[in-house]
Amino acid sequence: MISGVPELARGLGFARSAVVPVEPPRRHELYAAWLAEGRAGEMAYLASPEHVAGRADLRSLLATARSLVVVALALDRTDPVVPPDRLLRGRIARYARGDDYHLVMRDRLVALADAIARHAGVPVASRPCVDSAPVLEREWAERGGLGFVAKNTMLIAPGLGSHVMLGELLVDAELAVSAPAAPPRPRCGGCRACLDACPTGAFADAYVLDARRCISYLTIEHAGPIPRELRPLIGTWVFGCDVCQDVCPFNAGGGEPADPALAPRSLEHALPDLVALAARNTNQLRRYVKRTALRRIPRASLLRNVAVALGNTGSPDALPAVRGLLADRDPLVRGHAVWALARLGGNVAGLTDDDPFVAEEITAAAARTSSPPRTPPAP
Ligand code: B12
Ligand code: SF4
Ligand code: SF4
Repeated sequence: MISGVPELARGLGFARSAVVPVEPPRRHELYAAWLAEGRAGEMAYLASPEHVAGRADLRSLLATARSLVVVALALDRTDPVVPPDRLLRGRIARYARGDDYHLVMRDRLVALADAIARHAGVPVASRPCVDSAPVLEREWAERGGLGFVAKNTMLIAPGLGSHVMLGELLVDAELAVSAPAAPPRPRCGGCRACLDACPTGAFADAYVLDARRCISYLTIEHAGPIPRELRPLIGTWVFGCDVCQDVCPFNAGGGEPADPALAPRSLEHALPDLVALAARNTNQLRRYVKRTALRRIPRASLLRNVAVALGNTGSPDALPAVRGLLADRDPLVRGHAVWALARLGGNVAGLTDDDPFVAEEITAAAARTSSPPRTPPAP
């Protein structure tokens, strides 16, 4: 029996950790029901046989697994100070403002596996998991006592709030269990601030998110055109969304220190100048997203999001940047720029495009601008 693993994890910078016995998950049927209701949208990988089976049995990921280590890395809960300029700023979700957490987490979990082997004095087989691995991460973190699953579906670690990223290490050695006998109970009580604040009404119910309406899904996972009726509700989010966390009382105040590797790289990686972002050429964009979570979406999706955010600023200062995006090489970007132009009151009459999607956006925008707008632009 190997003890002292939480101490090794703390030494490597994990804000929370616990050792959990390898056992069947308790909420697999909720996951299956969520998929069956179509709430995963286009994230087809989540419903693949390997993913569904993998989530039901940790040993399908490492046949010899005897222990599971669950860990959390803390994100910065504060917002950077914005200089008193008049720039039109978009918003990037906190988790994506620093180095890509997938890389940081994986490196740290590999270091933890090495530390366990050194500490035990024997080789150990292990498998690090983060995000895309078929693991019900929130359930296992809760089982480990790291926190409770809240109405906004986030794992909230008291003292750190929900701004934590989760990871797991499966190990083929017998580690001393540190998880509590029963997982922590939900502590939301009568609060429903997150459910009411969600800009797109993405919660089907408490604890149930319909990804198809979530801004995080629409700006990151969804590849094609964003449904027109949802675009005004996205506001100025360019990548992800933090609204249902920002309103949560468990995230109030500074909290415990954040992991330096996940700290925002710069103001432009937290609250980017939308006009400058729209003007970056391919190489400049590549440099901007390098080693951040933003690198996980194609250039066209990022500029699509920038176009929508510019349209939602409601500012005439956004018009030149939107007109620049009308000339983009990718129809996805041009189509959303047409929408943004019309939303800002720009003239769409006379626009033409050979691409069927862009042509349809022009027709829809022309019809919209000839009738009064139903949703006022965001302030
Ligand atoms: C697919 C996915 C998404 C989808 C769907 C999210 C969702 N809520 O289902 C989209 C793209 C929308 C998304 C968005 C975000 N995501 Co995401 N996502 C995932 C992923 C890959 C799978 C999640 C999943 O299986 N969903 C299906 C549902 C059914 O499962 P679940 O979310 O675990 O839900 C649990 C509860 O709902 C619970 N439950 C159901 N009913 C009930 C009833 C009661 C009473 C209770 C207590 C619980 C309960 O059962 C489920 C299993 O435990 C995980 C990584 C992973 N492998 O787990 C990351 C993950 C959940 N995402 C994460 C993050 C950070 C985000 C964002 C904050 C990013 C952002 N800022 O834009 C948002 C948050 C939106 C939100 N409120 O959830 C983190 C969450 C960390 C945390 N503290 O919880 C994870 C764990 C990644 C990581 N490695 O850290 N994500
Ligand atoms: S991340 Fe944003 S859009 Fe998604 S559920 Fe939370 S508040 Fe709603
Ligand atoms: S805002 Fe309220 S209901 Fe939502 S997760 Fe936080 S405490 Fe729970």
